[in-house]
Amino acid sequence: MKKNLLFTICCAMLALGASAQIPALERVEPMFWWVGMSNPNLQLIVHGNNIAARNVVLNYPGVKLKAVHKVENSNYLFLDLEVFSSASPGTFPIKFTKAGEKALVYNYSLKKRDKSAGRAQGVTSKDLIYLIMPDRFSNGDESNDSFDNMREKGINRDSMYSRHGGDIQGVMNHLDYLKNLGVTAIWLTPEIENDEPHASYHGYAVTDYYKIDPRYGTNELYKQFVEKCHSMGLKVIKDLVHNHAGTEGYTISDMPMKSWVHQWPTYTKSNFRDAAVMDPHVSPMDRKLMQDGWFDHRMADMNESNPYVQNFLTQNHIWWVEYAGIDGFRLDTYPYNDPAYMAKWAQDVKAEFPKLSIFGETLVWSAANQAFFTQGNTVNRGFDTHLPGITDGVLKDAIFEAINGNDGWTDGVGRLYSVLAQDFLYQDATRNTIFLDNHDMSRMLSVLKEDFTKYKSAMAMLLTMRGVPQLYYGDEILMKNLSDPDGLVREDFAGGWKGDKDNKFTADGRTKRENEAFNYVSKLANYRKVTTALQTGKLMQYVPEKGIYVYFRYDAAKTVMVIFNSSEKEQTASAERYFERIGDAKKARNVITDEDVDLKQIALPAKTALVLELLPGITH
Ligand SMILES: [Ca+2]
Ligand SMILES: [Ca+2]
Repeated sequence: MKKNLLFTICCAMLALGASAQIPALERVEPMFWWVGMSNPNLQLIVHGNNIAARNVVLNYPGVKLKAVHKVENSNYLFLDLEVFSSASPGTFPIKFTKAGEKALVYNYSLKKRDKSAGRAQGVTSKDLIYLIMPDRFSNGDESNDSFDNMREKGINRDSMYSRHGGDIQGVMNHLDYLKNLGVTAIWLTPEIENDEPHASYHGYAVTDYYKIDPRYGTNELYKQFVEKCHSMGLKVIKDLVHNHAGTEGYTISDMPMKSWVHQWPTYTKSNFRDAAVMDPHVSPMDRKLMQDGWFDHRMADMNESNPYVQNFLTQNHIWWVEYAGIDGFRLDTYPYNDPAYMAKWAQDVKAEFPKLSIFGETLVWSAANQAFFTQGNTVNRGFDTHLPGITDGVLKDAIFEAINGNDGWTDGVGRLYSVLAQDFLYQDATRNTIFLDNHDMSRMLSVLKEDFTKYKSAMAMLLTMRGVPQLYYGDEILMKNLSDPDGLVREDFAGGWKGDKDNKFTADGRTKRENEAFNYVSKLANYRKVTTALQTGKLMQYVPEKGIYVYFRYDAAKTVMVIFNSSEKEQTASAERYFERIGDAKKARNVITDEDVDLKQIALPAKTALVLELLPGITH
C-alpha cells in the first residue's frame, strides 16, 4: 500500500454513537468458531442497539462464559468464552435477555476443525507467487458487478478509479493459464468487503472483516477457490491489513470505544518514515506520528494496543485460515503497526497454524531497515518480531540498478553484489519475497525502458535468486506503465472480459513478442519448479569484474550458474575463475535455449543474463 493512492476526503474525527439506527442484535463475530483450537479463549464482539442493557445467558457443555464486558458504547458487548477441548461440535443459543422484553437469540456454532492434508501448508522458496488485483484480472461473473445496496455503484472500465468487474470467478477461470506459466501460489490483493464510496476496488479499506466483497464473490466461493487451487497444486496467500480500516465499517462508524482507533485533535497523517521505528536517536513524537498517524482520511488507524482490537483482528485472521485453508498471509503496511502487537499476533497465528507462511510489506530503503522488522533481530528492541520474511524491495532496486546502471563500487552490478552481501542481517533471507514490481509501483518493463533484453535478464535474476519470487499479473505478457498514478499499473488483463478485442490468455491472442516473453518466463519458472538448487540451494556470488556478475545456486543434485554482462558491449568470459563451483565441469546447458555452452569461452551479449546448468565433468 502506497501513501498517495487514494482520494483524500475530509472527515471529522471519529466520535461515538452511530447516527443510523441499528438493529437490536445486528451481529456477533466471529460468527462461528471451532472446537480444538490451540488457544481455548474466544472473545465475541456483539453489536446491537443498546445491547449492553441486556444480560447474557449461555449454557453449553464444554463452553464457559467467563466474562461479559460493557464498554463506552452501549451498542456493544464483548463476551469472553473458554472453549474446552471436551466440547462437542454443535450449535447453541446465546440469549440476550431484558426484563419485560423478548430475549434476543443468536445461535452460535462450534464446528469440527478440518485437518485435511494440504490446508495452511505455507508458501516457501520452492514456490513462485503470482500477484493479482482481482478487480482488474478477469470478470468471470457479470451478475456481481454492482449492487444497489453498496456505496459505489456500477462499473466503468474507462476509469482507473472505478470498479471494472473482475472477480474471484475470473481468477478461477484462468488457473490453467497460471499453472502453465509455472506459478505455484496466488496472492490476491484484499478481496474483503470495501464498501467505500470511491476507489474501493483496491481493497485496502476494509468495511467488513468477515465478508468477501460481493463484487468479488461470496465467502463460500472464496473457500471453493482455495480448494480448487489446492487440487491443482496451487497455494493461496491472503492479503491482510492490520494497520487501518475503512471508515464505513461498523466498528469505525459506530466505534465500541474512543480508543478503538488512534485519535488526534484534527486529522493527522503518518509521517511515512519507517526510520522513526528503529532510530535510536528518534524523537518520540516522530515515532508516534509514524505508527499512530493515519494513512489516509478514509483509513482509520487501528489502536493495536487496545486488547479488544487485538482480539478482534487476530481472531479474524485465524478464522479465515481455518475457514478457507489458505496457505500464507501478506501483511500490508507492516512498519506502521504497533510492533509489540504484531509480534504477539505472529506467535498466536503460528500457534494455530505452524506451517502457515507470513511476510510483511516493508517499503523501505535499505537492507538494514528491512531486516530490522524480521524475526531474530532483537538489537535495541528487547523483543523478537516473529516475522519470518519481508517484501525485499531493496533487492528489487538492486536488480534494476545492476541492469540499468554502470558498474562501480556501489553502482551497477556492484550494488546487487553489496546488497546480497548484506544478507547477514537476516536470520534467513530465503524467506524474503523477492519481486520486480507490484500494484504500488512502476511495472518492470517500463523501469527497464521497454528494453526486451533487459526484461529477460531481470526475469532470469528474479527466478534464480534466493527468496520467494513473486510475479505481478501481466508482466509475462509485457504489460507496462509507470506508476503515475497507480491506476496505470492496474490495467485490465486483456481477454479477461467478454468481448475484449485481444485475449492474452492464449498464444493466439498474443503478439510474437508477447509469446516470446511468456515462453521465456514459463520456461524458467517450470525449470525452477523441478530444480531444487534454485528453490533451496545455496547461493555463492563473486565480486563483479569488468561489469560481469556471476552467482551460483547449487545443491547436491545440480549447480546453476547465472552470468550477467552488465556492460553495453558484448564480452567473452571464461569460467575458470569460478573453479570453486565449476569443479571439473567443461560444459553447461543454456536453460532457455537448451544449447551446450563451452565454459572456457562464454559469449555474453550486452546486458544479457545467461542461466546455465553445469553438466557433470568427465572424471578419468
Ligand atoms: Ca464481476
Ligand atoms: Ca498505525
